[in-house]
Amino acid sequence: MDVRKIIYVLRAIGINGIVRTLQYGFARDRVDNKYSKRVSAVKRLYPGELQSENSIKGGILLKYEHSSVELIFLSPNLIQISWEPGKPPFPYSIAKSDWETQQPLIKSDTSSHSIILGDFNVTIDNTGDICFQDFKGKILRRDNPPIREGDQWNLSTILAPEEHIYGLGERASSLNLRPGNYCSWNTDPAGSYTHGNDPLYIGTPIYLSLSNAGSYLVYYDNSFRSYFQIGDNFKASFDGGMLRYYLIFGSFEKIFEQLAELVGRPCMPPRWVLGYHQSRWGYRTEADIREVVKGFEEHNLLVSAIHLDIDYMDGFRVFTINSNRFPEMKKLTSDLEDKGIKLVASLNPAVKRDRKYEVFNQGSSKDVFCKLPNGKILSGVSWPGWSVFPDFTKPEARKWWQDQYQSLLSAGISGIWHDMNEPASFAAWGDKTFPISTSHSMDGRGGDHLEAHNLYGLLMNQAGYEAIHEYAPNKRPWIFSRAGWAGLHRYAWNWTGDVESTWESLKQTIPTILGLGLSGHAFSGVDIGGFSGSPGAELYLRWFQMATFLPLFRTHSAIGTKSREPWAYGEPTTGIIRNFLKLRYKLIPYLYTLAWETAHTGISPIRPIFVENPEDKGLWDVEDEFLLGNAVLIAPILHEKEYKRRITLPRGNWYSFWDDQQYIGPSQFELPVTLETIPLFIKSGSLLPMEKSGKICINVYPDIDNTNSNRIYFDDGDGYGAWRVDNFHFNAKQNSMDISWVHEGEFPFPYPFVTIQIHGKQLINAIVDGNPRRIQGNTLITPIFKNLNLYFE
Ligand code: MIG
Repeated sequence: MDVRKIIYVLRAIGINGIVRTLQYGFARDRVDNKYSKRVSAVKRLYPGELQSENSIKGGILLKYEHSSVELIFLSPNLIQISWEPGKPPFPYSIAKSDWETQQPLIKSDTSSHSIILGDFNVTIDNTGDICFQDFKGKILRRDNPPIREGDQWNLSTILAPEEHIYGLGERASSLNLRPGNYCSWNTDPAGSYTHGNDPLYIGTPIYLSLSNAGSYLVYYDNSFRSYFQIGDNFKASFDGGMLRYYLIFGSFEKIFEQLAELVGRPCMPPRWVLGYHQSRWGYRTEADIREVVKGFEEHNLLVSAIHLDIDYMDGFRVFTINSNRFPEMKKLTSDLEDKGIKLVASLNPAVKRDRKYEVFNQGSSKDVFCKLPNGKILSGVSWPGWSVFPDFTKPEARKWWQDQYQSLLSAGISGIWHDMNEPASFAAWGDKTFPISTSHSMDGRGGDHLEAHNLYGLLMNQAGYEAIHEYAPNKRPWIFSRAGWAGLHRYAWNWTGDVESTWESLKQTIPTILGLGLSGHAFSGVDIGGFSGSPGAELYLRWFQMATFLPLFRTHSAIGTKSREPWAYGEPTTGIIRNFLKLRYKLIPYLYTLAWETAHTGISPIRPIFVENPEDKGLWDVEDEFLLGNAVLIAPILHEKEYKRRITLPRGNWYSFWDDQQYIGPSQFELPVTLETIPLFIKSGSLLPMEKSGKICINVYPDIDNTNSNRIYFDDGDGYGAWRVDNFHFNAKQNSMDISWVHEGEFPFPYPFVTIQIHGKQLINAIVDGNPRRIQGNTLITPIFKNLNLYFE
């Protein structure tokens, strides 16, 4: 631990807190020494000799001397492989289990057995080696026979020389994870991290492989602590359980569609979530909050939510509100609501051990807290001091926890922030979490912390989501969480935790968020300016500019850092930030449409640029740019005093957002930049809806000789009522363009007129539903139409 960290910890938890972290370290080690299984020298067991082969529903079952394996097609591009022995995973992460039975063709000869369905062929030989091929015989993946060592499974997958690996949840690594070593064991890096720290808060073992043979995705459905060594081979090892994994083959769309079916779809957020959020660990009182809001008003800056960090609680007792600091929470929330601002409150899983505290007493009598193997309740250390922790793997504990949200929700809190749910317990050394031997219910089947640890955050979010849904069934719950696992997106967004306030961490944000998206965690964000330090004006500004294009758009910082409201740095910073805030709010129709698409497809709105053309290897390592949906490419400024940067564009024609200058991809070039903007490109053939003062402007970026479809989604902004999708079909020629507009759904179009703004061409004539219409420069204002013919110079 470095000196800065010690000072941070001292400041945060005080000297008594530090003593407790020492005590907890000893207690944890004592428990683990007493109860952990002694592992004597274990044999490395290969599957051994093949003993039998049988066909089963959708696939085959092979029994070897030391293990057995089931290979099952769940759909024509989804294959489930399960090696035993080992406990099957409890299906917390899985959204669908009733797959229609597939009828693959089975072929066997003396040395191997193949199952063939649709485009894919899986062959396992008599040693347990599995080869996955497409119909042309191209090898997509090849697994060596897995090795069993005690309770552990080891699987080595052969990688092609050019193969790239992306995802594995949240990683402070390069976008391509190869080469590198990673661990999946959700971990709080305690106050600060940057490039190279591993593991972090969300270790989801899902990754995408990209090679000359194509792409595929794997989900290792095993929540035990696991390690991934990516070098010539991909070596995965799991500390327990059966070795179950899912492979999904096909195009990106197909892969993510299938993943969404398997682990569920993200939920549609309420519209306000897409605005700007202001947070700080250090807003302690109602007066602090009102002052921050006043600051936004006085500086004419837009804001949609203010966040309450742990200081709003009474002595850090979860589900309480400190009545001195927030005497009238309900009045505060309704005053802010009148200004269009929501309050979001943070919650930790730790429950203070305190006989005078209702939540603790109730939880104790309902027997919901995690226990040690000797039946005693586990005590750990968190903000309130000695604490106990709900066992979220126990259905009664989830239900009980769910019932606690009432008080916050009835006080008008609109969103919930789940922190410390790796789970974290402060410890002076070693693993800052529960003892491995902690017992968990695992929905009645029993298990230890080695298995339950990574699921803890996921299940806390499930309970929270259900609580909000039950409290207000006509609203869409919104939670964001620090920890999670596969399936987290069904309940919550996430953010990247306690990043350092450095240029390096700003740069790291892009690959981290792209990797999260490729692991199914579609909606993420980052603390603008970094969490742990005090960024200078330029770093804060560049961070702000980048985050304008991320789903969660929030400034947050640690206690003791310099104040960091958007006006804190004075001019020119505030003025530039004001413009980016305006831009973000203008883009909300586009962002909302993307959120709706993501809720259906599971594809994150934030994508690596290689998705534009996976065959272009020049894009495989680009990690300083990203796409927001199909239409917008963002190339943020990631270095100090950088006034030009290198741009990589995928194939196609791209318009610079700021001046409509056109660029043809694939290409690489230097672009001059100023402090006022960052490079933004709009793909030709797209439509960019922008809203301002209750009016909508549809920005049209014509392509040459091409047809495209674009859509915009609308609804009431919350709840589950009427909706509409407006489909715009473009048919572009050299000097003209036809746009047809068809809509689905019952929600009325929310604007009386639309402004059509043409980019990159000189408009000379416009015909709306057969009638010539007046144009002004490149602009046309019209009521809803069916057909629009545009003519260019
Ligand atoms: O141990 O609630 O990542 O955003 O401000 C620190 C205080 C606990 C960690 C979160 C951070 C939050 C802080 N929390």
